[in-house]
Amino acid sequence: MDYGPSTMDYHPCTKVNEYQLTKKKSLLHKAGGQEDNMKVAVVGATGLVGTKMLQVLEERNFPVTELVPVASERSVGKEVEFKGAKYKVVTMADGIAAKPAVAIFSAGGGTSLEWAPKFAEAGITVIDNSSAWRMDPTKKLVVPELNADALTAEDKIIANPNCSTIQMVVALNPLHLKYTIKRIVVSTYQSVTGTGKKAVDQLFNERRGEEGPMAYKYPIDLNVIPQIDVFLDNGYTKEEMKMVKETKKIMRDESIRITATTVRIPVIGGHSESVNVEFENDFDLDEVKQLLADAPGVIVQDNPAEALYPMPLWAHDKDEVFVGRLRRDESQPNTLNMWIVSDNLRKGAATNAVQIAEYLASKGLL
Ligand code: 2RA
Repeated sequence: MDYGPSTMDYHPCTKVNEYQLTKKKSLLHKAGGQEDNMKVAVVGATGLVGTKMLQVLEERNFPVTELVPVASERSVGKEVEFKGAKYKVVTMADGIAAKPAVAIFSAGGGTSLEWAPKFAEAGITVIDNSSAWRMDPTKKLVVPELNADALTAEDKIIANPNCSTIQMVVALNPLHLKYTIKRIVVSTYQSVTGTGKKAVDQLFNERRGEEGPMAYKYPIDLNVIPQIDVFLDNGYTKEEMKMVKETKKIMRDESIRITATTVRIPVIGGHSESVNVEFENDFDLDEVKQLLADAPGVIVQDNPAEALYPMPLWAHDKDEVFVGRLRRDESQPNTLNMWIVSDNLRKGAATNAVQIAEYLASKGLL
């Protein structure tokens, strides 16, 4: 979707960022070997995440031999563009009948609960971006940098985690492997793009002083809303509990203690997270920086002397997870403070899903 001119196009710091940022390949596994039949369906192809899926598939040159864009009845017949060609959006049933090798779903939990099993029964591997299957013990919840190795040809519905969880675990996992995480306290600052197009429109309408439909109960411009998704009986929001439960499942460690506060702010470039993490073992700050610098998909932006730290402005439309403000928590032993930023529509959704597809293709699992 087009938000108008990108902040990256005119911000004076862009040059500094590009200069200081040593781009690291986050691609784990190049897809290949099945180019003769890599028919790919994108379900929810006209939504904010679906559109990003198409962009990421094209940019990463996933070997799509034929695209099958699928969407709800009201979008059927519309056209989407992919690699310079136009494709007509088809129904769910036609999507199944086209027999793609893989279907990347971003169409909401209800649609996924109803349709993902039907695609799977037809032998199509589903990578699902909704929360429908994430905590199902029979389904794998995958962030390729951490646990793609668990995937087999029998996994016909694979869950893509929540955006705020993905960026946190990509940054924490290398540290967990070395020092063993005991407890995580995370507060998020989340982009309106996580809510969808209506929320992006609300923000820009408010900025222009125009009336329009409200995605949130309150104005979002010049505001901070400490609620993402609905409240649960324990006083936490569903987004907060997703972070708690999904982190343990992806990191394959139920003993990690974690508490979260998730907050919506008026930005579009990505989600930011303040993370306080306590380890079993002590760490050396230089070693922490090196572990993160070496970690797949992570870029360290940490130079206080030059005011260099991750920001959504710079993470926007990038695939990596950016980490900075690394410092010891002086109030208790073995504890680190960090600031983690990533584009929620890319690594938090589309890129992670496409990386799963890349892994499956590279292993001949599609
Ligand atoms: C949000 N995490 O940012 C959600 C999107 N899945 O609202």
